[in-house]
Amino acid sequence: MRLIRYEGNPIVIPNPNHEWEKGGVFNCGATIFNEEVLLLYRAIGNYDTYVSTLGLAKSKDGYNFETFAEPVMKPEAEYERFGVEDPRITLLEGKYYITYTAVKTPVPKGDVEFHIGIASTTDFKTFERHWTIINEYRNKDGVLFPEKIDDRYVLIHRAPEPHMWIAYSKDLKNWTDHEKFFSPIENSWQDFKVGAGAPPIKTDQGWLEFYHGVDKNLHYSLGVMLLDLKEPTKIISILEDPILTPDEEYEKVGDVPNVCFTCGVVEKDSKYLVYYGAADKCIGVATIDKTKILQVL
Ligand code: BMA
Repeated sequence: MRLIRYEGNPIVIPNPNHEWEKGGVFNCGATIFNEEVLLLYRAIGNYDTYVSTLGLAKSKDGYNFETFAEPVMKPEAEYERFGVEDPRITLLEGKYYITYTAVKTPVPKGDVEFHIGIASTTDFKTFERHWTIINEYRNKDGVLFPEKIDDRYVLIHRAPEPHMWIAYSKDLKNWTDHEKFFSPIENSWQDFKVGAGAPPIKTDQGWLEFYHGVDKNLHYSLGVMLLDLKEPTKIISILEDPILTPDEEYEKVGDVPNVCFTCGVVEKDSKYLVYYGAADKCIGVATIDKTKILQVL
């Protein structure tokens, strides 16, 4: 089973007229807001500093996007001075929570320090910074579940690497009971690293998680798994093969070659629309019928 790429890909490309996003626009969270598909995407202007900001894109149909002259979220807190990257959007208790990579030390300097930042918004114009979490590790690829399970918030994260972990919290700040639930698989398209993609989507069959797997050549592909609704560390089903691999020119050639990296999926017209960063340069969308994917899982 493969995702079907939209024939108009890429759907968002760097804008040479905007200093902050002239280099690359890529990994994006996605949600439906005021009946429009909204993307919050990572943008790079200057490759010498490599500091990312977040831009906003809006669309009525999910394929044709309007973008704006200014980023909506720029580094502001001390812990994100060197960039806000890879945002994921989760609608939780009436607020949109953004989990993102908060970069604390300069990127071109090697051993970069980064953590999972949590911010929230109700209008996608102003973003309240909360804090960073699980600060004992360098950590990224954090996605919040859209509801509590047994009265606790639930998060997938990625530290220590190269595994996917689930942790629980009463207050979104202190995370405990970390459990490793998925690891790289030897001699496969995901034998080097695995990490969460989009926030899990609730279905009758379980939590649907679109994630990424990296092989030893550093090719990033997408996979999908289904997690138990009550015990999300239990993988009910997982597809052996990737559902999207970097095969198109715009996925193979960019700032970082051979990358398909999702941070957001929306449900629209009986399909899942999977938004993904391609080669750390532009944004594509690929879709799959909801019933079809749930049938094969
Ligand atoms: C990952 C993340 C992504 C990026 C990918 C490929 O570690 O940092 O932002 O798209 O690498 O470069």
